[in-house]
Amino acid sequence: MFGPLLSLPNSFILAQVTGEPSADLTGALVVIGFLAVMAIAAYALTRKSRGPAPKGVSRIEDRATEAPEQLSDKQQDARRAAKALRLAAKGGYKVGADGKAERVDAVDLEAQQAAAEKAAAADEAVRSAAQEAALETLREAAQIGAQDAEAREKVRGGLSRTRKEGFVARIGKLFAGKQIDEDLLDQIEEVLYRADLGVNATEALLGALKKALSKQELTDESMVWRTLQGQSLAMLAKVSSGELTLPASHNPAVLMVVGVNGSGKTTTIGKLAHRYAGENRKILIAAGDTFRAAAVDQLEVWCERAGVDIFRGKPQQDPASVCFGAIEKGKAEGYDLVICDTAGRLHTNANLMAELQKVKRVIAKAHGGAPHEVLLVLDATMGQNAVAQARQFGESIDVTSIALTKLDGTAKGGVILAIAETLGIPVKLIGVGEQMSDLRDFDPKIFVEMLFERDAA
Ligand SMILES: Nc1nc2c(ncn2[C@@H]2O[C@H](COP(=O)(O)OP(=O)(O)OP(=O)(O)O)[C@@H](O)[C@H]2O)c(=O)[nH]1
Ligand SMILES: [Mg+2]
Repeated sequence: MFGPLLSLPNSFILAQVTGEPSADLTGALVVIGFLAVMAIAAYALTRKSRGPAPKGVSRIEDRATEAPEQLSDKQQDARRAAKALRLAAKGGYKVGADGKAERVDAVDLEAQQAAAEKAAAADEAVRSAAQEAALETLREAAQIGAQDAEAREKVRGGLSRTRKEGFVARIGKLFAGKQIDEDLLDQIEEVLYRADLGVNATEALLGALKKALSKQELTDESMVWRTLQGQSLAMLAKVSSGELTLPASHNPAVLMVVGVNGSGKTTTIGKLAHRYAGENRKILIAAGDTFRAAAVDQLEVWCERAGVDIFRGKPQQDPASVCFGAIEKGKAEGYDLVICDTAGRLHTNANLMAELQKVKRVIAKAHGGAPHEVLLVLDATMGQNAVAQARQFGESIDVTSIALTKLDGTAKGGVILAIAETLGIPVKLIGVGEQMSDLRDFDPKIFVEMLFERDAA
């Protein structure tokens, strides 16, 4: 079939020369026509077998025939912005408000550079200040955490006898297999009365238990403890008013310390001196207990340990004049704080209480506004007697705060609830041992937590 095709060039030339088509040329044209028809038929067949393209989808070969792709406005903007940025990065250009590259002169560039540097420095400052603040917060949190842990440990130790031998332990023993009902509450009431909590505190605690029982909230032992804890905290929070307020701005602040014999006044003063000296405050201690010669020596030992100054009078000198002299010195020599020790005295001895009133009056004469705090030191081992002391001292010389000492040596720690409910004088300090660090600020939350801590009981 392809023979006429091969001879096609010769047949074509021959036809040109002779003016007549040769048989070969005719055959070749027939073959070409036949091949063309076959090709068209094959194309038509393949198109049909693939079927039409789905609506909205153009085939690649179809698209190849379309006009070159048109960029959307958005794409064009992005491209322009990218170009502007590339130019700006190379220098001499900046990105205009419309996102296009704009030429800038050298001054603009310098200003831009300076602005960029300033912004980076400000950024850095903000970043490092934020980091520093964050670090400081972390440091403070760690410090508070450590102080908190130390405070808990000290208070836990200080209240261990009350927890193990006092009213908390005795209430614990009542539960053994018993139902929580009116009968059990009666037994709890008896324990509270016997435990130096006094009428007011006992009634307040019992009232809370009865209320919870009537609301059917005392479902188990833990709910009884929770109720006692919550009520105790509410009572103690009323007499908690933070640290002693003795700001140096009083030039100097004056603290007068009073209490019965042996309650822990001198020891508490030594511990306080140690604490405030650690805060770099200039402290003078007035040896206002001229009644016992040994009292001044004892105070001197504490002052040496704490590294603070002492103001001594003469033996048997009027205590008021010793305190006066100390405050004069304190004012003249720029002390931040003067602490006046006083001799222990029985709250029932009218003459001695009158002497204390005189000391207080003279202190006020020496320095307007002084004493800024009158701290009554109570020995927790005295139980209900401590409450009687506080009442009497309070009536005589307007006590502003209480330090409750020797909690570590007694099972009568619950007396603090009696003080809170009966007197309403703020408890600011608690003594939990004889060491310098055994004086803690009173924190009702920690106190209650450690008082009722069940695991350690
Ligand atoms: N365990 C314990 N002992 C304490 C605490 N506070 C004071 N003491 C001790 O109680 C005793 C009497 O303390 P002082 O500080 O001398 O008492 P004071 O009130 O100054 O006594 P007078 O000056 O005689 O009235 C000392 O043996 C102290 O060590 C305390 O918190 N815990
Ligand atoms: Mg003393």
